[in-house]
Amino acid sequence: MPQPDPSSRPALGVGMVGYAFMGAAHSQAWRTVGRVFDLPLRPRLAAIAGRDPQAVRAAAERHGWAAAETDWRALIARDDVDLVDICTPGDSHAEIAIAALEAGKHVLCEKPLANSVAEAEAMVEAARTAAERGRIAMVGFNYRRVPAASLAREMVAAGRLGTLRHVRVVYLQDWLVDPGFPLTWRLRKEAAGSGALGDLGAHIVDLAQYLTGDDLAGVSALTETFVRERPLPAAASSGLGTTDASAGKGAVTVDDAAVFTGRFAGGALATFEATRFATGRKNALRIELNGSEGSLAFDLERLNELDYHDHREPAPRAGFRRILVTEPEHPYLEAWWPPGHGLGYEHSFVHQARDLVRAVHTGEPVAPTFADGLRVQRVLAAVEESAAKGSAYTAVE
Ligand code: SOE
Repeated sequence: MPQPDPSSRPALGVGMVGYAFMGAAHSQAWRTVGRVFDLPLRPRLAAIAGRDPQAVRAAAERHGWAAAETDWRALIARDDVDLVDICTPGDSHAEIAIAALEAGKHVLCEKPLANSVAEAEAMVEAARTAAERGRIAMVGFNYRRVPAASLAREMVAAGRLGTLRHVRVVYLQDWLVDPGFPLTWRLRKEAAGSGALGDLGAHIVDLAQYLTGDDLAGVSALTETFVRERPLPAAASSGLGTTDASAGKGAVTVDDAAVFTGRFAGGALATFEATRFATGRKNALRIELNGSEGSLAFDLERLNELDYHDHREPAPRAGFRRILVTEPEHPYLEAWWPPGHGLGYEHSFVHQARDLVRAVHTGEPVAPTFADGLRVQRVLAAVEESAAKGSAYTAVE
């Protein structure tokens, strides 16, 4: 196990905008990454920004940030901020990311990249210009860096599945089942862009494209909003758990669930389901790939495991077997615990930070790039268009 000595490395000043659920996850990653991995730069939690002065100061204290700002523009202007980490709702991603890149900062932006294809295109353009000056722009599809998912990618790329025929993906949560759950920003189109589609569907579209190494060519979709009105929240909320419902109700303007089929450019057929109404399922991202030579299956609720079936084995001995992804040879695991001592959700953010810091040092782009985020955005747009046209097959433009 390497023994990093972070103090001997030049600092990389990080500034973060937003400090709710994702902000907490990213803060934890920035605090941890240089202590676990041997990095060329030492992330320094320079400052965070949020609108409420008291709340942002409390968040800085709780999550270990040196300073707090009440305006993201002031955060970007700081000399001690080299990298801007955007953890806000989607409606502000484009504006903040473009301003940060223009100011010469590196950027990490939470998913989905934006709320529309047009915004995502503008972000890709800003990233392209900034790359000429050695600036890095990455989008936070963190599940790529769960070690079992990274291993699955390696196995597909090494040809262990042969020709891919089927991609079967679901992302199931149940936090909206209660009709009394308040109308937080995640349920308003102007803030979130879309509902389960952009929040969960974006993850599974990215993961499916990453694992297969292929792009979706077209989709056929259904979306539904099961609960069309909800109690208005009394105050600003993080979007996941505020239950302080005041008098009055407002309209839910996003989907509660999206179900779609898709065709990959390489010929594989895919099914996707993204919902916040799957009672009993909390964070069940499951993906199965079937190829001519074998299959892989992954479930985020059992994230240290990867199931593999080798179809070249003689039938009497063949069958799915479980790979416990905790060996030091497995992706990212050389720096963690001895075999069998598993990792969790938060480690995917640490791994994301590791690869981003290394990219900042070398100046080489790191995936998922903004262009990858745009590809996902185009699929989301095709899903919405198809659903609006009663499920008509819609090409991903
Ligand atoms: C809420 O549905 C959410 O926090 C998503 O926004 C995250 O991206 C996902 O990782 C977990 O669920």
